[in-house]
Amino acid sequence: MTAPAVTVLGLGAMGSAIATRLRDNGFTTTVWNRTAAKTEPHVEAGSTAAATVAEAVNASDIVLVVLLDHHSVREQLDPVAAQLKKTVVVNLTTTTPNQARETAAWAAEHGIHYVDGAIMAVPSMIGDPSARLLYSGDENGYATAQAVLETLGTTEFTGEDPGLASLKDMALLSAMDLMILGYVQAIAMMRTAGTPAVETAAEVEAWLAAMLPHGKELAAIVDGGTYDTGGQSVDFDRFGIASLITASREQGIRADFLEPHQKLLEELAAAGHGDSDWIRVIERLTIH
Ligand code: FVH
Repeated sequence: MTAPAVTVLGLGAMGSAIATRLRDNGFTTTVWNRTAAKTEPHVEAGSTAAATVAEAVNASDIVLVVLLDHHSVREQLDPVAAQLKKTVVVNLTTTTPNQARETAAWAAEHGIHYVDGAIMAVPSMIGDPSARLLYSGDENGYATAQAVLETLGTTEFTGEDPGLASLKDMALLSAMDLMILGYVQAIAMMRTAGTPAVETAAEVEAWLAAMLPHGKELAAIVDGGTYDTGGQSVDFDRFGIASLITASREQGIRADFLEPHQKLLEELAAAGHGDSDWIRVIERLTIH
């Protein structure tokens, strides 16, 4: 059985890595890029360049979209909705959960099998199992494209809600961002004592590695929902975070990354929950 033909829209750093990986794995690839010159190396390597998006999507039953953002995706796909009927469109562009749901609704109106994707990898990782790619939306569409998608890395179909892959991607990226800010805060504080950043980073890495398993214990408390385990309380944490903020400021370092945590704890104490488990702060994150 011949490998399915695949179209790749967008040959930026990621789209180019994806097109290359698919071609190297024997897929017949048609490529399109807004700046046509970027198709040249791919044509030299065996892909077919399409002059227009319409020509590109007519060439394959599976279309991978690797553009910049939601706006660019809709700018290019809306005009070719009719040509995409019955096609599996896998949108690997970073979009928010609601943008994914909006595009999925548009796709459904036009008989397009829409799969939203989130790439948890950098271009150089594409093709390696360490590249994690999350998908959600049309499960039949995912099954049709699965052989293609599994070429790119480790795949995970997260569910029929088209926004789920993006939501999980952004939740994990949020955790990473806040963790990295911890490095920044620690490095800034220790630099006031002349400690090189790389030295502090090594300390933080060891410390966080020891602390990471604690996250599962906190999650169990959240799932229990009563916040009355008698563990570290809101009041205990209030005084702890106040000390961190004071120590930073005494060293001439701002505490902007720590102050939001303090604010949520103070709100809980003001609401009479000072003796609750401190992880009750999660309830304050819900926008009412
Ligand atoms: N690169 C990475 O490490 C991250 C990893 C996680 C996932 N992201 C997302 O992947 C999408 C593509 O990212 P990229 O790195 O390939 O981005 P660029 O190299 O900047 O290429 C952008 C391509 O999008 C084309 N483009 C931009 N605007 C439009 C438009 N209005 N109409 C058509 N195409 C457009 C651009 O074309 P050109 O500038 O070459 O003409 C590039 O092909 C992205 O969502 C990341 O968040 C990558």
